[in-house]
Amino acid sequence: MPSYKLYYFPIKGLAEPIRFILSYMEQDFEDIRIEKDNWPALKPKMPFGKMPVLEVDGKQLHQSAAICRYLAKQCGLNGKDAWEDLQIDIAFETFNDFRQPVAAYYYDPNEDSKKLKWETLSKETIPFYQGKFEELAKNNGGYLANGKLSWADLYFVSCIDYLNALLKQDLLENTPTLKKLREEIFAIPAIKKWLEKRPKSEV
Ligand code: GSH
Repeated sequence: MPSYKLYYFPIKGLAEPIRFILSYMEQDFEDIRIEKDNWPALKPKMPFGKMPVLEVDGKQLHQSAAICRYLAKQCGLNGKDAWEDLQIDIAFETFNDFRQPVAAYYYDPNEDSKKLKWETLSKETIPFYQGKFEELAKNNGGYLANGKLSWADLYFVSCIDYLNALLKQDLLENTPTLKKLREEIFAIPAIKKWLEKRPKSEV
């Protein structure tokens, strides 16, 4: 059994999908949370100066989606062929297109541009993606791709949890199919266990 050490900040962010997939695999991992003050000293030791970084038997891996894909192949959360993998990647990349403006809004230090970002986000971006993702899941038997559970679903649900904390709202409140997907994933015993034991963080 390889040893897994996951390095990230003490938030859900881009590490939570990896934590979800490792938990789904029932794989023990060291969940190493680096406080902001300790980051400058550690940054030069990371492959490209960013986290999350997953250390597998001492080998450092970076890029959260690449890590998710790698783990997914080991636990059947990938597609059965190139076409199915493509559908999963499309769902993931589309979700990323939504995640990015939400994060850009939340982390904007300028109050004026933040206000402007919120206008577009609340009136256009959020309703657009809520509707589109709900439709996607409806047409895929309740999942984001291929009519079955994949790493894109785990990524989506774990990251929505993070975005909800940033936006102080439940983005899935009025999307019943996506809400059901979240309930299904949260009820998987290994995920349930992770949700119960994960450290509490504001975002
Ligand atoms: N595409 C990368 C991934 O998905 O892993 C993005 C990694 C990234 O931007 N990490 C941020 C980071 O390490 C936190 S979410 N920021 C600290 C820094 O750049 O010093």
